[in-house]
Amino acid sequence: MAELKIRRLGYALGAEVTGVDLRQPLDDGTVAALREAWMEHLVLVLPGQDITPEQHVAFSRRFGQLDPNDATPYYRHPEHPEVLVVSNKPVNGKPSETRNTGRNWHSDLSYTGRPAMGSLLLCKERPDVGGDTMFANQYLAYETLSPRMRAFIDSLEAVHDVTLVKGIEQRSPELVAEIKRINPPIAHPVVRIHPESGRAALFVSQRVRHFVGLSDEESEPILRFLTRHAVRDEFVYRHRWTVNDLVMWDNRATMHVALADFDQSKPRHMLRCSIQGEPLGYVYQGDDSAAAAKPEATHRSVVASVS
Ligand SMILES: O=C(O)CCC(=O)C(=O)O
Ligand SMILES: [Fe+2]
Repeated sequence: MAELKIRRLGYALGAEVTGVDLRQPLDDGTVAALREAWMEHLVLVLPGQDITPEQHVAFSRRFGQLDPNDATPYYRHPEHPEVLVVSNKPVNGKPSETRNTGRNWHSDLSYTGRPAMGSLLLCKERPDVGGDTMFANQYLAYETLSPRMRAFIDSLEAVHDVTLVKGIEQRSPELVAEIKRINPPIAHPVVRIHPESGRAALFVSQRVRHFVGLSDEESEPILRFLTRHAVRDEFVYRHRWTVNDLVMWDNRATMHVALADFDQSKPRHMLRCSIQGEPLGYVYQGDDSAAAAKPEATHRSVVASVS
């Protein structure tokens, strides 16, 4: 078994893990120790991993089934469909459609019925300065709300809408139409119970349109408060990339944002595998009557009664 060295990187979340070489197959004990560290720190940084897409896929698979990238098929790696290319390098002479991926705070694939459990992002090229990624701990975001606010949001559902992905309007109109067709608005619980830790995490983001059963006018100030609160400085770890860093995060308890503060003429090239999450939420048809009729049915009580 590999002797992992774990060093905390942030107050709220984040740890560096060394002593492991992802070019080699890992034994079960090492994977279990990594998973334990991952669940504790939520974001793990594994530096110096000069791995091939095959090795990236093989390592990611140790943590669950990979997301097939059906929600975003157009960004798949040409030879490895499980790998998404997040890059500003032109493709066939045209600007890359992923040059501005992740520019608002989000949890991956929250605009689908299977938000990603985790994501593993590998840095292959980076600009000299800027282009950091920030992560925020959503357990802390939930736990620092007042008891009254927690009680209020425990039963709320939020409508996640792919058209709120920042920069989507810069993509080609045909692509945007296809993205919308594949990803209709989805209602998800605002508070998620993490299936491994049992802890509650806030699950709102800048990709939320409004709350089910509340008018837009009612939703707006609550949403503004929650999305700001969720990413308070003290909940955040900011990662400055080095080439061959592999960073893995738990989407069920964190959000992240990719900063655009770098020279866009310089390449920034990243590869991502996502671990498939559990089915969650439902396609939102614009009918709030079901939620309005059952205000007492909170996700916390539903989850607690089945687990
Ligand atoms: O490019 C990055 O730093 C992150 C982009 C993103 O949101 C993702 O890959 O999930
Ligand atoms: Fe992301």
